[in-house]
Parts: sequence; C-alpha cells; structure tokens
Amino acid sequence: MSASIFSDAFKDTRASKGTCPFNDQDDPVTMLLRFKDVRKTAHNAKDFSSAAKPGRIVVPSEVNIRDTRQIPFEVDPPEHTEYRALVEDWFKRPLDTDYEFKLTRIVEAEIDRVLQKGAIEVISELSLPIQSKALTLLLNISLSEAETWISWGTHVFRSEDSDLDADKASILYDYIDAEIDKAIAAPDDSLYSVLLNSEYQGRKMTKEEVKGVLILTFAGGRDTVINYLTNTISYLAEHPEAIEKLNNNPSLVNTAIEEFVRYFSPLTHMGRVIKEEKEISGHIAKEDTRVSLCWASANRDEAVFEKANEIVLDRKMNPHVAFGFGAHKCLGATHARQLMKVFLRVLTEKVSTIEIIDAVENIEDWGAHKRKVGFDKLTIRLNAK
Ligand code: EMZ
Repeated sequence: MSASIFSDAFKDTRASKGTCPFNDQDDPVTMLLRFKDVRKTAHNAKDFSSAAKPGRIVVPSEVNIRDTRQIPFEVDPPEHTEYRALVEDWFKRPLDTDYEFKLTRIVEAEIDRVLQKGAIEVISELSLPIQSKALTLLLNISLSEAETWISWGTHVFRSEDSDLDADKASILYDYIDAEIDKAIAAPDDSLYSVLLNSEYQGRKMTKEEVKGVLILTFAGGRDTVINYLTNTISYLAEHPEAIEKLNNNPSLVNTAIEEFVRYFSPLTHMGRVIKEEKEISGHIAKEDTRVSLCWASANRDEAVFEKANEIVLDRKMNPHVAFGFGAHKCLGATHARQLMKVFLRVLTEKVSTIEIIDAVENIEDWGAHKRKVGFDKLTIRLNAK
C-alpha cells in the first residue's frame, strides 16, 4: 500500500529555514513554506503583486508561452475587485439544484461507462472525461463540446517532452478566439456571451479581457481537478473501508473532500512579484523578484494541522489553503467542490472495491525538493456493488 501516500516534500526545510530558492528559467523564485507566511503574504496584495507581466506569477513562469493576462487572476486591487465582482455570481452557479443535478448525471454516466470495462487507465478514461464534461456546465455550453477538450490531453500548456509547450498552448488560445468570434456572431447563454455583454468601468469587456477569463477557466481547473480525482481513487483503492463509511454517511463527504484537497494540494504553489523590499522568515525579498506561496507545504504545517501527514476524513478544523487565500482565492472552487462531492457520492454508491493494477507517479521537480502531485498513469479495476 503506497500509491496513495503523498509524502511531505518540504517538511525539513519548512522547519529549519521556512523558505527555499528555486531557479525557474532564470527568474528565480523564493518559495515560502510556512502556513503563517503563506497566508500573510497572500493577504497582502499591496506589497505582493499578481499584476506582473502575464504568466510571471505562475511557477514555472508562463511568460514565454502567453501574452494574454488571465482575469481576475493576474490583476491587483482595485481593478481586481471590479473584475472579480463581474464573474463571481456566474461561478457560484454550481450551487444551483439544477446544476448539481446535471453534474450528477454526468458523473453517473462516466462511472457506469467505466464499470462496463475491465481495467481502465484512470486519467485518460475517467478523470479527464469527467473534468471536461463538467466544464461544459460551468461554461453553459453543449456537452458534446467536451470531446474537443478531451482530445487535447491532460495538459494544455505541457507536452510529453516539454514543461511549457507554446504550440500546444496556441491550440487553446486559437480555440478560445474562434469561440469568442462565434459568440459575437450569434450570442447565446454561454459564459462567452455573458462576458462579452458585461461592463467593466462603464464600457463593454474587450475580446482580450474575455479571452483572459476563459484561459483561466480552462487552464486553472484542468490538471488540478484531474489530479484530485485520480488521487482520490488511489486513496479509496487502498482504504476500502472508507468507501462504505462515505457511502453511509453523507456529512462525512463534506469533511472528506476538504481533507483530500488539503492532503493532495493539487496546485503546489503560486507566485507573487515583490513591489517593495520585504523580510519574510529571514529572507530578504528584493523589489521585482518573485516569491511563491507554497500551498502544498502550508497544508502540511504541523503548527496548524494535527497529524498533518495523515488523511483524517472527519477532520474538524481544516483551514487549508489548497484553493489559495485572500482576494485571489480560487474562483472555480465552488465548481470544484461540487464536482468533488458528487464524484465521491456517486463513486461510493456504485463501487464496492478498487484494485490498483499499475501506478506511475508524477513527481514535480522543485530543485532541492521533489514532490509527488499525482500520477502519469494509474491503471485500476473498479468492482461494481
Ligand atoms: C493559471 C493557473 C491558475 C496557469 C489557479 O491557478 O493554473 C495553472 O495550471 C495554469 O497553467 O496559467 O491558470
């Protein structure tokens, strides 16, 4: 039993130093590892900016593969506040009964489909299809559109040989451009049309701004959601008793999804650019250099979480930062949480046991620290109830 163990890559450095350097494409970044520093810095948008050159706050930096600013993600207050207010209600739609109902139907159909098969590779045959099909609800477009996105594979910016693949990224950018043009020609009820009709500072949103929201919607919740779903399967495979517990206790599902997302922390970290020199845990952050808020390390900080390296399904106090913290906390979190909940419900209702046949881990390389974030491949067999 080891596939579902995701060890704490930052434990020693977090305790001894609290920060660590990482040389990212000659734009070095200092990773902040302690919960307290991560939260404090995330909260301080005045000194730690998100509005740098597009792509620069992402680690690894995407400046070489993207010119479009992701909105509201790469904007500081006060502009951020207005952009965020424009999209907030739309991204709360997952709480509607009708949305939850449709999401449940999607997940049921996907699980029924793989239950008919023998062995399956989880990422390509289950997690990616569920992530893509669920996204059609968030965009409010037809389910069949998901087939195009599934054909792109797990990563939109990455390929087999390269962490940052400009050709691959342009598939997404060209697709979004074309969809925006279609929505201009024939307005409908999709997110594209809603944004094109929205007003920012008393004028209509530009095509470039709409594109910025859409790139974020496609990229931000793709490999993160896929890793979450896949990693959860690995846990249930190795903890069969949890399947019945979760199936018999709907309120346990609510604490379990928060605990899984804390433990797996699908997004390792996010950067900020320093506006004015600052000292953090002994590190002097110089003007116009980068720090990163290491959500994955903060979420294992023993100063905050008891049994930080264990999955405690009914964990009571769980102030994790897996969805970020402060003004920039994840816009897609409502959708993600609804999907996580529906997925656990449907899976534990239909499946009795899960066997792992083969697992290839996906290890991220952060210089001195190597972190398991998910799998490159996870082959399993699902046994129906
Ligand atoms: C960016 C980021 C947003 C980035 C919340 O995170 O997610 C990353 O996966 C993307 O590569 O462009 O959207």
